[in-house]
Amino acid sequence: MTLKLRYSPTSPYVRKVSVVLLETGQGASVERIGTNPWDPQTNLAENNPLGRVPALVTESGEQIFDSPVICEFLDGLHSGTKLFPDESGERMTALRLQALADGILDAAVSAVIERVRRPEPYRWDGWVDRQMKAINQSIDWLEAHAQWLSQRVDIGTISVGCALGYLDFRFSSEPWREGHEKLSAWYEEFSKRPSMRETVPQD
Ligand SMILES: N[C@@H](CCC(=O)N[C@@H](CS)C(=O)NCC(=O)O)C(=O)O
Repeated sequence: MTLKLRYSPTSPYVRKVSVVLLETGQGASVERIGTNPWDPQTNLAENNPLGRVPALVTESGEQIFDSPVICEFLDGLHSGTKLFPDESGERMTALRLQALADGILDAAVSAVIERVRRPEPYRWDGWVDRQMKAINQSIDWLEAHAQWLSQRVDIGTISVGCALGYLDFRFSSEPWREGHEKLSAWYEEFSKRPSMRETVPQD
């Protein structure tokens, strides 16, 4: 099957999809199409009416978005260990971790837009503070629930790994590790996975 993935190399949501592809041995079955969602000339809306990456197009032309749905779709295409667990308790743990990690990313991306993309006269520090508060509270929550992460490799831990990687990438002057020793130790190990090493974001 040839799938087409509209991607940008710095998008943490795209990184989730890339990690899922590598973890499930499907890296070679996807044609990657570099796309800048901020380019006014982009035709990205032909594949995702929201105008966002990632967007996946199947061989039959079906459009699949956003990252949680793309990841679950890809997980249905391989016969190895599933990244979306079946068993209800495990599944809910993984989905909740994914929701929290995606929420961290939503807040982080929103803060980056406010600081970098919004024209200077319109920037609102209070908005950035609100996003940083949500991020910090979520990091505290993850530290308190570090036992949920353990040695699991599923959509929950992949999402958390990509979210922490994005904080390192875009918020290196606002370090998250201090006071979060369990989370830091987990992340250090998880980042050693080949799928994580191969997808480190680069400007
Ligand atoms: N909930 C979406 C978020 C995707 C998203 O916000 N992608 C960003 C790039 S990091 C984007 O395309 N932004 C362009 C825009 O919002 O117009 C997902 O999980 O895929």
